[in-house]
Amino acid sequence: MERNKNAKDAQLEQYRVNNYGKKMTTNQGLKVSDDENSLKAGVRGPTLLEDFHLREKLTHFDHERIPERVVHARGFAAHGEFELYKSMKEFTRAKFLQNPGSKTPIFIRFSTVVGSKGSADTVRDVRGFAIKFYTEEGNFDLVGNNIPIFFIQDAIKFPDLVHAIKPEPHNEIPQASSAHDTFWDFVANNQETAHMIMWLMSDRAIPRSFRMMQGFGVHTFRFVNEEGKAKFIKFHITPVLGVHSLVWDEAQKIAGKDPDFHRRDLWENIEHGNVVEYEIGVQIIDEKDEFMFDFDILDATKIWPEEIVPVQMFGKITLNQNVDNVFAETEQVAFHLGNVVPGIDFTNDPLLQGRLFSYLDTQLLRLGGPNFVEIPINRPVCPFHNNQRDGFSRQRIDVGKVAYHKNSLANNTPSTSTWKEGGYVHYAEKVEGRVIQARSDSFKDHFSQARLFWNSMTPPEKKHITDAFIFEVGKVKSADVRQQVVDMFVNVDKELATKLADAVGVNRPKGQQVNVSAASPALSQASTPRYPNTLKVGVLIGSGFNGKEVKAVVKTLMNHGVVVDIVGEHLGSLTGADGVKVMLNETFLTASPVLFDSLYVVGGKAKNQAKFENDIEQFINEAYRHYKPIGVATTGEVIFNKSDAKPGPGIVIASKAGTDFSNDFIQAITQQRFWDRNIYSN
Ligand code: HDE
Repeated sequence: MERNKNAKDAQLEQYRVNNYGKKMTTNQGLKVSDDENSLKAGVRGPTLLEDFHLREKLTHFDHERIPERVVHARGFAAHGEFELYKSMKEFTRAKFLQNPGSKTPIFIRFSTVVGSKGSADTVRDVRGFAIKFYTEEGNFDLVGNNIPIFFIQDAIKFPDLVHAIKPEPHNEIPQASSAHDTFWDFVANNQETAHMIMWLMSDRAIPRSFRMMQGFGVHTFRFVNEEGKAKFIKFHITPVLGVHSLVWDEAQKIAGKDPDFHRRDLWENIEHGNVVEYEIGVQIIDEKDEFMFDFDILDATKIWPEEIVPVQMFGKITLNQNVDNVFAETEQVAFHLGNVVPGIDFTNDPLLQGRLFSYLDTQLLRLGGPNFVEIPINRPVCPFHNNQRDGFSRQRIDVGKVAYHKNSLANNTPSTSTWKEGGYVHYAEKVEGRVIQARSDSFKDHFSQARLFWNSMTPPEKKHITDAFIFEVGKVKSADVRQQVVDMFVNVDKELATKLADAVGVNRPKGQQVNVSAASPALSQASTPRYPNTLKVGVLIGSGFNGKEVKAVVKTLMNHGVVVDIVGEHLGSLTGADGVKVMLNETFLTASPVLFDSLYVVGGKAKNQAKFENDIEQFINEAYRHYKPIGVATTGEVIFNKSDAKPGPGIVIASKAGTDFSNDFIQAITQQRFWDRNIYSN
């Protein structure tokens, strides 16, 4: 894999160490003569305190862990680049947004929120989407999520939210799941969560891949241009491959079959040089229009519907390099909303304001003091100078005796910079008011946009949301809480709440949904772009297959960028009827239908024919129930006919007259799911 040739990579290169072929030493550089046996008084005698190598090795090991993040503990990251294609000069003075074609090194960490570091990737959860831009003016951190809004409106409620959604403290159950009493109790008693819950119950919360989900800055920020004029903005990141999701039953099974599903997907695609690309843009609102909307633009539980405020894309984000060391980079990266550059500023969103405190505070604990910015992954690529000194693990050696401002002994340096010289000057927003602890009345409508979201969903998406509610609330043991949830969500949709009430055994709701008929089609995943490339097809095959047919199909799949896994009874090679050989890289035991986007059923002969056919049948049944495309080769039809699958949407059969099999199969793979398949028909 060719490395990025950018300033960040050059900086990291100074810290990379390759131990291959080297002599083993202690951390003091002393050559080690024995790394198998500790120093003892006699071969069967007690170990001696004098063994400094033993003590150094064990001590270092004992201290290998740092506290995992309170939220977003499980994450995975990669390096890449941001390339500007449209100048944003009109709106912002940020240097990295001025000249089309300019490139900025970036590092993105994706994460789940609730689960601990070792939890599964495919749980129902919000995904973190945190980007560090290493710009020439310092680091800009965009610490976003894959859902454009949040649970709460004011940062003071964040500890309550997290206490409620994390495993319950008395038994630490359930791991990485919102499907339990304390979370839904919190929801029903904090109704500002309504809109976010609709998103959390939707397919957005079970993404197919980090490469296929959106990112959002969530809060309203400001762009400030060279003239000092500001505009309100919201950041949007859109994956080039479209926004795609798993189905819930599949997501749960993947959590067991491959808990590393998302990280593996990102890792492998970057290793294979595949496209990991997003576009980034902003929605912009003029300061004079601040009060023009039926929501408060400072309220992080609200979107700005794209049909009213379009997204203006300005650049491309590409991930193209895996980390060398997960701990050094992914675990130690420290994001902070306060890392901004001139031209990007804050607003009074009370959620954002609290985050400005929390991230720095978190890093101090996790990374053991104030010098975490010297950890290679956190260093800006531009020089940094100030009078901050000392502290745990200080790396740099600041020379000279002057460490204060103002001074004469160092000619009053390091010196501050004016606005014109590129100094960060906070936006001079006019603020007035009485000191008060209260929520603005303009933050009090919790249901209109929750309903807007519901109205924007297609029937299959609505069904998934309904099923997710039934699952999650069905796990709540307190009937009282279940009733409260039903009574809350009737405000969003009466039919949804009624179905939920019936399914979870509580009274049907008496209230009515809010009177909102508007929809925002941009919120539905139905119209997202679809491509076959990087989707995975499992080829289920035994010996005696039709070599010519299979070779041609596999070639077409690969020409379209489809990733092909050959699955059979054993690893190694297999020979077709016409002498064509294929290499099997998975078996029915190591692979699983839930790990493929589609199946190509070839069939054939095996040592244990009955088991072979049964394995394939099980694969077909599962893929069929998950609405996936299935291609059936001429030799695969006998097994297909024994399975539960029925010819119909997304089933492509080679022997069928008039079929251009390869092409039809590619089209089916591209479509990905066939929601109109009636999986319960006989
Ligand atoms: Fe975070 N959040 N958060 N958050 N958040 C953290 O910082 C916090 C919020 C987000 O990959 C912590 O370094 C508060 C919204 C991401 O390293 C912590 C509030 C959004 C990540 C913290 C929020 C996020 C974090 C834990 C309410 C989407 C992972 C570890 C005011 C816009 C970054 C850490 C990574 C991590 C606090 C709400 C996104 C505890 C107080 C809204 C992607 O500081």
